[in-house]
Amino acid sequence: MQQLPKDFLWGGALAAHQFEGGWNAGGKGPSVVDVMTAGAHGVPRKITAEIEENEFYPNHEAIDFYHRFKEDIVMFSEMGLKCLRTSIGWSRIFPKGDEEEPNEEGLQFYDDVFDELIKHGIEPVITLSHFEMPLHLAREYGGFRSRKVVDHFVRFAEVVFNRYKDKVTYWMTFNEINNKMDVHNPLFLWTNSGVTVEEGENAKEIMYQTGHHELIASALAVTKGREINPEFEIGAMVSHVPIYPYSSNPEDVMLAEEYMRQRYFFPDVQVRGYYPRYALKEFEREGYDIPILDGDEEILLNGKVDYLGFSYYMSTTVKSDVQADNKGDIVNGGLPHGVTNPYIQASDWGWSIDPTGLRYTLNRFYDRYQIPLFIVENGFGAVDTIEDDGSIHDDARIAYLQSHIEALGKAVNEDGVELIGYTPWGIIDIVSFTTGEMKKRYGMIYVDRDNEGNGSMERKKKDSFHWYKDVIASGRVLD
Ligand code: BGP
Repeated sequence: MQQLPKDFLWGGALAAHQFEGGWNAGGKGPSVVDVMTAGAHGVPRKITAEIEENEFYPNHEAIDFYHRFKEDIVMFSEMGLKCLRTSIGWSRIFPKGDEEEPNEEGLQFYDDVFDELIKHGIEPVITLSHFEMPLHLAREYGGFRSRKVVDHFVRFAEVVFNRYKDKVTYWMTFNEINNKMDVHNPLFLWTNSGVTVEEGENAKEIMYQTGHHELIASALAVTKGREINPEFEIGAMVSHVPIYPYSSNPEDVMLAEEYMRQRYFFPDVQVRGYYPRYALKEFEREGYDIPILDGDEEILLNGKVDYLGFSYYMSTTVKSDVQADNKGDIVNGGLPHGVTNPYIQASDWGWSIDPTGLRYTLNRFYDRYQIPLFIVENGFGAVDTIEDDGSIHDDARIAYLQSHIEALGKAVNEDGVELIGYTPWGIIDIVSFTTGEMKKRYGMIYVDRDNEGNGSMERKKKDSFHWYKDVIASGRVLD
């Protein structure tokens, strides 16, 4: 039986906007996610200009952690979580984003949450921006189109680094900074950067221009954090969906490698501290105008991260003689050459189930960067059924998580990968990001709330709650 190190950070992952609710409580301002309506499987979410009376916004109340955090943290403690990954709602601290002084009520809320977590032996692992830019920065400044928003982000980072420097060690700058590479899904550029592409603009160029400002913001925040507390461990956080060649046809193999550059670009810059040559070649070839200022190269080099956090859900496959219109289709990573992999199954939402892909990813990242890794999202979105006796037998979720834990165990124990921890996504049922649904449940704790916002909000333990509690207690990764 294989074990993981005793100090392995077994945890769970969440994001402020997907579970806190209290969208305008305690002085919080609207964020870019607060104007996103609910969608459904195959039905995109709408981004409204402002908050409209007759629309339903699932993130406004979410699962009301804002008012229930003490009870929820007791349940997290019962599971034996060693850490909890979540984000600080940027617009709870700076309601508009460009104020001089932070909102004390917002700061106090996170003091209370972190104190409660630490009281129960759970270490907070904090994402600075998890798609939660203040709406005012998006509307008035154009989000990360503006270099000024870099300063506003660094100010936000400085305030929370100082406020929580004795409560939080592990930080991440931007959640899934790279998912906007799928430029055909407006959701990603909007939530990552507060940006919408205008008529006649080149979406890829806009993505790289705003991405440069985020990379500078990330590097400046890392440097600032190190000044405030040299003990901080500050990571990058990327979405990783490995891309396989459909066959041993060298055209398929090279195509997969070219697509993988989309996955590697952002972490290459955040981990190595400079732009990779393949990107500079692309900028030159496409004539992209990237707003690199004098001194930016030094900023990037000085602001390299301590570890690489990433989300892993699925893998994708490409075939060189296929031109599919997968634009905006998250399942194929929006890849024009994306095809179904005949060797693996998929979830009800079409996300492939590939635990070996997680071991493959851990090895590729570790070989490329030689720094500690942290799996900060991994999970199985599914419909759950409540039996007559109130039990919830989420066997498919347990099978998914067990197989992925076995894969990470092999990466650590057989391949020698340095892995800080594992925080399965949605440790409690929360609002889905891509669809805004509650129906797409990830949690080991069920929440009585449906897609339309009906329900008691009552929490129920699923079978996976007890299963995961046993995994953490035993540290057992392979049966
Ligand atoms: C990632 C986000 C998370 C989470 C996850 C699951 O992209 O970092 O916020 O939402 O996707 O996706 P979904 O909620 O759409 O099922």
